[in-house]
Amino acid sequence: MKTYVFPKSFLMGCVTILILSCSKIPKKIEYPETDLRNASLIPKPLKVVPTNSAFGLDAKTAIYTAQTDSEFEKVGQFLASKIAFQLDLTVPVNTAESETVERIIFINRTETLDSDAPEAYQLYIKNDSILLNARSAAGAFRGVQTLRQLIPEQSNDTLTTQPMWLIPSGKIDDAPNFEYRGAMLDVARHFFTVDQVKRYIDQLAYYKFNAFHMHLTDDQGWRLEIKSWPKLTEVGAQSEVGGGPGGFYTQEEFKDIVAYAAERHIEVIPEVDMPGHTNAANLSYPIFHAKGKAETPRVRTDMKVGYSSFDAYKDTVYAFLDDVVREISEISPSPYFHIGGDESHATPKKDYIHFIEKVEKIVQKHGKRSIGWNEIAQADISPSTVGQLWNEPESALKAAERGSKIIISPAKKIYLDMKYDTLSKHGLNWAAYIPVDDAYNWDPETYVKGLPKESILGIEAPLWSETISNSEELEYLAFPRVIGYAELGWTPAEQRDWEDYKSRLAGQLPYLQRNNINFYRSPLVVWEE
Ligand code: TNX
Repeated sequence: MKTYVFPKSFLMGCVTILILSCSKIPKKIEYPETDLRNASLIPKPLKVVPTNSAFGLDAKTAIYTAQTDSEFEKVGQFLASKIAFQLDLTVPVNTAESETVERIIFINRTETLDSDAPEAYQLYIKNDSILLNARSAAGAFRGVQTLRQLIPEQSNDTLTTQPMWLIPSGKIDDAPNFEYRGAMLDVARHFFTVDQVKRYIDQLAYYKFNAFHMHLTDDQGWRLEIKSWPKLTEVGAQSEVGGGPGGFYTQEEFKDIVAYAAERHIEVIPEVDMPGHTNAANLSYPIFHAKGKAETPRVRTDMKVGYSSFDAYKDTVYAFLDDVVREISEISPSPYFHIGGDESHATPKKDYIHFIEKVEKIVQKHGKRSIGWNEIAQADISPSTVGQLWNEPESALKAAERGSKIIISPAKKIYLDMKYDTLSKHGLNWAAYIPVDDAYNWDPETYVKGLPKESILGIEAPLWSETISNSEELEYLAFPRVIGYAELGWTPAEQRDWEDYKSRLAGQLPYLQRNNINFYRSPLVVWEE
């Protein structure tokens, strides 16, 4: 039988007719009663209205996407590939043998949504069609994650002659509370391979994160190839905490990570931490080293902080940084460039302020906006620069008063490298122990007293890697807490409730197990198997 590729206009007409009349359905299927409100969706959607029936995902299902938009088609392909992985079921995208199609998933582009957020989406789930409406491919992608979370592990094999995975019917209207929902990985203290990084990005995508911040440089290692300054990686990448081999990404590899994240509508934000946390760079090129209070560069495999600094008054330092920012900006589509700026205890305050103001200009010159840890508020930063709160709410407030937006990442609440409790296998505890309930039970919107919501860009969960060096250890610290942070970023406070969240979190078990994700089996959650 030949595969028939529909012309665009015809296809749109057919899709509409299918949705409206479902006239192709040969036989009525007796779906069991469902309740869409009982689904373990994380982050919790804004509005869910159940209609108590089901859509049967099966071999007679086809995906169609807004035809004129290749980005929407890619979202459809992504859904099909995840369905293939999970269920071993092939669902065609925009190509199907017309006689065999009985149910469709249509990913449609539209402006008519309740919310005007770019990532808003709507899902109408009926017996014979699922209509996913979004105004952007990013919105469609977020909606696809909701749909993935609705697909059960077990098929129902009694309703028709072939297995059918029942998706509860109803309507979902959804949009994020914050436009920036990030996670950070420190690849400097320990190096993580491209595949390990991609693995984490794919997990973050499932929970609707849209930003992945890579902490690319620190005292123990410089992790990204800079062609004009080759010793950064020839010398500076060869160490890590504990004395392991270190490593770095070539620019091609970095681009590959960026592209992988972009397929998941996640933006990669590169960080070059400076003027402190620069021992690896200074070891590679000792002329940049600040002397004064800073310790002489040498291979560092310990966990100390605050002892290294660039020289804030050398022209060569800024010529070097101009090259670094330029080369990275050329391969980084994100509008943001993270300049670090934390814990520069070996840089005199006057030098620090001078340095941050100079570097901010370099970043602007290369068409990017700076993000910096809250210490940068000491400098006269421009309103387009974003401050990232980690330890000083007052600094965040100060930056916001000058017009900057703030990313909320308080160590005490959202540092994924903090231990869960005294028994944790990995992690630190200098800021707090963060059990799974404490990780969830706080409000990023009111955390900084006096900070208006308009000043909050969003939230980010950093994962520093002094005590972890592979995916298993990374996942032990990240999961399940990062799932809660996904909800803090997406779902408004009025809709969050620990008891309700806890049972939806337990509902993540099939996903975690199917994908072999290591996670901490917090005793606060009933993990049914
Ligand atoms: C503080 S948070 C740091 C990092 C460490 C982390 C360990 C921040 C901006 N700086 O250098 O890795 O604590 O938890």
